[in-house]
Amino acid sequence: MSNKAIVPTKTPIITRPNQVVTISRYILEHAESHSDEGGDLSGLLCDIALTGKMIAQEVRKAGLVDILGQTGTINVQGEEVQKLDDYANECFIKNFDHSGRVCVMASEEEEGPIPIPEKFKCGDYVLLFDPLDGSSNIDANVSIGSIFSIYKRISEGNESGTIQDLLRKGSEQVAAGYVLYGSSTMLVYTTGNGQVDGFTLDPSVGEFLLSHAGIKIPDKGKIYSCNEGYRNLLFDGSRRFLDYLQEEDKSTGRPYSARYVGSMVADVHRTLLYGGIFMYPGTSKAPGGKLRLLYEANPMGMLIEQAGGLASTGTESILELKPTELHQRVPLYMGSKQDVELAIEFETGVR
Ligand code: P6P
Repeated sequence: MSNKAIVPTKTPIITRPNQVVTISRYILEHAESHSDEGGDLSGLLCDIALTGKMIAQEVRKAGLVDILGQTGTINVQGEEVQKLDDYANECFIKNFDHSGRVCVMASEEEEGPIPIPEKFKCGDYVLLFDPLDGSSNIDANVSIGSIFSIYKRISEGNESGTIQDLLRKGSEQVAAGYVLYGSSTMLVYTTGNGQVDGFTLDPSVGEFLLSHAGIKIPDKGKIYSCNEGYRNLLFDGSRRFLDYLQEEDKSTGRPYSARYVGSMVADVHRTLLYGGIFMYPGTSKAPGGKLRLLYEANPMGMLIEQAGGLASTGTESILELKPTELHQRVPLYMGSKQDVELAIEFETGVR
């Protein structure tokens, strides 16, 4: 069995061999491609990189907290120890509320909109985030991630933004991405124009360096990613799709391999690089699915589609859904175009 990684032919791993390109330099060099009036979007993306580094620092230590003699909420250094997802949530809020670049935020960890404190200036952008997705996996040292989604405000004036600024279609995003805290820390983002780029944190210098420029997802993959523990709760179309993927047929590359981390950022990152499909369909227990539309499905869907893939509920485009609530859930299939189109055929009864 070859232990050679399945490296997609369409994704240039390093486009500028022997050149060190930091994320801040890359963002500034590409400011014109995302029509960044005044540089605020570039500044926001640089602040995302800083936030990712701060969270990575704590995630890396998480396994040690207990060994260091965690005593309730105060550790041996006398520092207050927060739950990691609380820490990550506060990192996002505190790094952006005084930036002067956002007018309102929303977080998976907060019930309602996060207004900008009156003492700070409001900006033209809207930021939604899942500060630490998959945090229940941290004790098992499984990869987890932060996900972010950015819009231009639509409300008038210079005051704090409104709920209408937040309840937006994914197709209106001006930027989206994630930070993956895995065997290495990676930041992957897009500002549209079919460009998706990946940066790997070099801890020795504390910089995200360009490592995956111009990521393109293969048109068809060989991997499906689904929690099959719910197989008996799936509806007919999605169950028949799984059956199809598991049948043997060399001409269509079946059976597919199954890979499921249980951490969306890790599963989507692998799908983006290797191809295939990540799916969390509705079930008889949760017909609307589990994953959140605004700060999980939309940003991940933008990345996948900008890389040449597809993101669907099984019957509709994820990015065209008009949200009605901040934390609404959505059933989802995302990944290689041909694989998602196949899933849609099963979900809509064509097959
Ligand atoms: P299940 C993690 O809890 C999460 O929100 C996503 O990161 C992940 O894709 C999903 O839930 C896993 O859910 O039901 O398979 O444990």
